[in-house]
Amino acid sequence: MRILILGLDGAGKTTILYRLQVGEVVTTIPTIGFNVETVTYKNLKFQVPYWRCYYSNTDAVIYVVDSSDRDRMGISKSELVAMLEEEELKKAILVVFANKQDMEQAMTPTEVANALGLPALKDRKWQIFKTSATKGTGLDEAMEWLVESLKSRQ
Ligand SMILES: Nc1nc2c(ncn2[C@@H]2O[C@H](COP(=O)(O)OP(=O)(O)OP(=O)(O)O)[C@@H](O)[C@H]2O)c(=O)[nH]1
Ligand SMILES: [Mg+2]
Repeated sequence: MRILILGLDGAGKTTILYRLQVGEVVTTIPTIGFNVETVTYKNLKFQVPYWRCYYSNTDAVIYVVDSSDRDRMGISKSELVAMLEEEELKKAILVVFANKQDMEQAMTPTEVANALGLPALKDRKWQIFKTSATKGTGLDEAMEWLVESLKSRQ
């Protein structure tokens, strides 16, 4: 299985990867340039990609959103919409992590879903989950759904 983790800078991608891999909170620095971070979680391999060529053969996309970053929700939507238009991602399952739910000003998953335009998506299996990568909440539930969805698709 090939699963990509995408999202704006600072959304929490690296924190989530480490949380899934070692179950711990780590101090992250912004991931810049060509780095490909790979993590294995229950025999599934995850990568944070930086170029289009990484899109091929992708089974699922985890899209990470900083739910407290209301100002950049529109940019996050544009990036998501553009990405979903890629031919190579046409069949990919979409899981949105409404991350940073521990923050007081965080938008609810429903608000995030509407802001990203998820209800309007056509021919796309998607689901949204509330997560806090630093607290470690919601990740297992989201991964469970993803694993089951990938299994039932085959
Ligand atoms: N409060 C809170 N902070 C979080 C959460 N997840 C990540 N962070 C913090 O947000 C900052 C950015 O997290 P990263 O995991 O580095 O984000 P990233 O998506 O990998 O960012 P880039 O590598 O720049 O693309 C760090 O200071 C994290 O500790 C969360 O659920 N809650
Ligand atoms: Mg990073």
